[in-house]
Amino acid sequence: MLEKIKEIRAAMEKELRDAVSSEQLRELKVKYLGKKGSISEISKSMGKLQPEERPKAGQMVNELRQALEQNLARRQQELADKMLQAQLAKEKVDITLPGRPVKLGSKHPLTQVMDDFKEIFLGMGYAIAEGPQVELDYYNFERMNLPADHPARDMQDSFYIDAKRLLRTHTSPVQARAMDRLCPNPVKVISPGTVYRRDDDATHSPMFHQVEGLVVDEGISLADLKGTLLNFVRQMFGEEREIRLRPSFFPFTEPSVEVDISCMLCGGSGCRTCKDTGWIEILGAGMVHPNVLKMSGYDPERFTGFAFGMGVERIAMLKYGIDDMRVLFENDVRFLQQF
Ligand code: 2U9
Repeated sequence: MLEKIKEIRAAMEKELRDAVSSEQLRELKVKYLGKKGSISEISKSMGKLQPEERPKAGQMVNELRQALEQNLARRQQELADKMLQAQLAKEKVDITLPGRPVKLGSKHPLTQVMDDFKEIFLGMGYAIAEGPQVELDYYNFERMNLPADHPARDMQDSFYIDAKRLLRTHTSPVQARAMDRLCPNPVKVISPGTVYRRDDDATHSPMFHQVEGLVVDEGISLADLKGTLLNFVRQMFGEEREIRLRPSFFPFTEPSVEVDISCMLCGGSGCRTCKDTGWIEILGAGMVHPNVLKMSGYDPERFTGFAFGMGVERIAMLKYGIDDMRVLFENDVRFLQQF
């Protein structure tokens, strides 16, 4: 009997040491402490012992049970600790590793130039006017003094939605609407925005951007226009720039001018960009045609006004030395990252 107890104890201790999972520990518990386990079996067989042998054997069985329970608990704890350590090692974070670089975006060059425009003209006291991109042909053409047979009204040149509506071909209708709203008060607005025309080649995109400006008040003259544009050009392209006005024609202005700036690359001595003239054309302008004033309700005998218009893509290309307009619409990150 005593031999048997020693045997069980030795076997049990070895099995406990070899156990590597809590599953195995549970099995050992059943094997030794369960109803049909070794310790129960041995307790049952105590009846066969001589009465004087029983207290000693009973004590040994109790010790065996206690030892087993303690060892099980200790081993359980050891295994739990080991699993925790393994888990911690696996989840270890190397805080000395350098972080992943965060890619910073930047404003599209067209947006930057648009923002420059707004800042410059807000600084001169202008308000910003916006309007619909799907416009009535009445506002887009008729109110701009474009006669029905004018080539710009050709279906081939603009995107018509239906008989009366089209995608605006310039932002002028925004300003015609501003005059309607403000008459008989003075007007001083710019209208930056997207416009659409049916051409598409290396120098034209079917969608592009314009900034137009309009000032209507009593006593506005061509000198005001010239001073305004010189101020604008020097803020946009540098204080050394000069401007030059050449006569031109637009149906909505009379007189009309085209405006050149002294070349910012050669300073006027002649280079490839200015085609050896020293001057670069950047915008059109003029005194608002009396018919355009009348249609909004202004008396052209009392009120005069100037207006100007320019393509934002052209200004951006000159400012940043871009020679192909299409790159402005391709959104290639390698291009955009340079701004
Ligand atoms: C109103 C009255 C007159 C706006 C003007 C121009 C001259 C002009 C072009 C420049 C290049 C358009 O983008 S472009 O193709 N624009 O030359 N625009 S005067 O005149 C107006 C506007 C509104 C009520």
